[in-house]
This record gives sequence, structure tokens and C-alpha cells, in this order.
Amino acid sequence: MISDSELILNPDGSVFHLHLKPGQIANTIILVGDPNRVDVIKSMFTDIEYQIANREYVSTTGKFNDTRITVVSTGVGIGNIDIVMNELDALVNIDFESREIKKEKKKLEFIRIGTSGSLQKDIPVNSYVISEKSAGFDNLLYFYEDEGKVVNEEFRRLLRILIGGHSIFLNPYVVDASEKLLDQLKSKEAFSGITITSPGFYVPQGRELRLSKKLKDINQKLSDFEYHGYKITNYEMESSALYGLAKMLGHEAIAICLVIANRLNNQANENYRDNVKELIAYVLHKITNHD
Ligand code: R1P
Repeated sequence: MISDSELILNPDGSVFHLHLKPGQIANTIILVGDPNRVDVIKSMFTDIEYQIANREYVSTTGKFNDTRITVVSTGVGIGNIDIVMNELDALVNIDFESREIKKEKKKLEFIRIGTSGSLQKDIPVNSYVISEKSAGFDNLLYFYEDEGKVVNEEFRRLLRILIGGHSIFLNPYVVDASEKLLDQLKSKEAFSGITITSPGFYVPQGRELRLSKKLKDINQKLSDFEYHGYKITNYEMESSALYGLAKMLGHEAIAICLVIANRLNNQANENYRDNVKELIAYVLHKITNHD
């Protein structure tokens, strides 16, 4: 039995942070960083069941092309992904009455729709990038006992060599996207490759305002890296934890991001909101039409 302090439930029986109850989530779940994007997606839905908000976590469930879909905003960063993934899994795989893990496990499909910075000169602003592999520059997965079962050991080794003597504070782990979801989302319109998930937005992604970085040439090194045709495509802040936790819990996960800055060409698109809407429509059609 899982105790009250490990699985915290609110007085109404909902899970601690998300404020959702069992039965309220669909098998297909779209994760977005920005809570405002939940309304954008909701405006494309029919049969809307509810909208629930607590902190940065805003959730809704409705239908697109007759497919029931839940949308949850995660806010920024891997700490929030730890909360969202554990609570969404608990909603389907733990009995909230008995506090026991269910014998029959449910498999969920997670699609993260985000924004990111390109690390390739020829992946311009406004491109779509699918994270075929995600390399965590955070340490989240190392806290989990099963981490070794889900990481891509070959790429972990290569990235450790790439970042060289900095492994005291940087020990990347690499996890593959769901092949099933990759097949659904892939198209000529989208680039794909390795995404770096960073634990910060500024110096951890090589941006210097008033503070300087230790890894002086890291973005060029990441851009130059190539192995078996795989290139490092972009930076964002959530997909490594999403992929790792989804795999350990037995779910499918993928991330697709709009490029809003090119870090090699020093370009940015500050008016990207309509492009995000187009990306959302692209994903909704792909996951519900399977064309
Ligand atoms: C940083 O501005 C945020 O934008 C990106 C990063 O991963 C980080 O969360 O993604 P979202 O647009 O999904 O939030």
C-alpha cells in the first residue's frame, strides 16, 4: 500500500498537483509547456469534458477527429515533468481507493509540443524538429533505479566523450523516442535528430548575459557531432525526462518542437504563436488520421 505522504491526494480525491481524478484522462495525452497553449488546443476540440488549473498545470480533455485527447501544461523544466509523469501514470495505474498498484497496467501515449533553439545552421527558425533521441544534460533519470534499462548506452558513451573533462557536473543520458509515435509524426515537413534537454535556459544552453559559461565551445561541438547519420538538432528543457520516465513506466512518448531561435545563426522569431498553432494542427491531424 502506498502511504498518504508518497501519493498525496486532495480532499476531493484528486491527485496532488494536477487536481485530476481517475477517469478524467484519455490514453492520448498532449503535453505543452505554456499553460496558454491549452486554450489554443481546446479551441480545436469538440466534446470538452472539463478544464482544471492548479499552479502551472492546466488540463483539459476533449475530442479531435473523434479521438479522445487530454492536454496538460507542464510549465518549464524537468522537475515539472517528474511531477506530471508520475501523477498521470498514478491516475491510471494506481487504485486511489486501496492505494495499491493495479495488476493490469495501462499504456499511455504522450506527445510533447514545444518550442526550441536549433543547433544546426540548416534547421532554420520556424522549422519543426522531432526528437528522435533525447540527451539529458539534467540528472533526473539517475535518481531512478531502472535508469540503466532505458538509456541508449552507445549514445551516452559518445556524448560523454564529446563533453570531455566536464563529466563531474555533466553526465548526459540518452533515451530514444517511441518508434510508434515517431512513425506517426514523421514527414518531409519535419526535421529529426538528437535533442539536448538542458537544466536551464541561459548559461546551461550557452547563453551569456552577465554570467559566463564554463563550456566555452559547447554549442559548436554539439552542432559538429555526428554518428551513424544522427546530428544534434536542438535544445529544449523537458524531453529527456519525458522519454526516460515514459519508458520506465511502460508508456510511449515523443516530442516535437517549433524552432523559435537558431543558436548558430543568431536568429530568433519573437512572433511565433501562430506557428505554434500550425504545429499543433499538424500534430493533431497526424495522431488522429495516421496518414
Ligand atoms: C523555455 O522558454 C521553455 O520553452 C521550451 C523549453 O523547453 C522551455 O520549457 O519549451 P515550451 O515552449 O514547451 O515551454
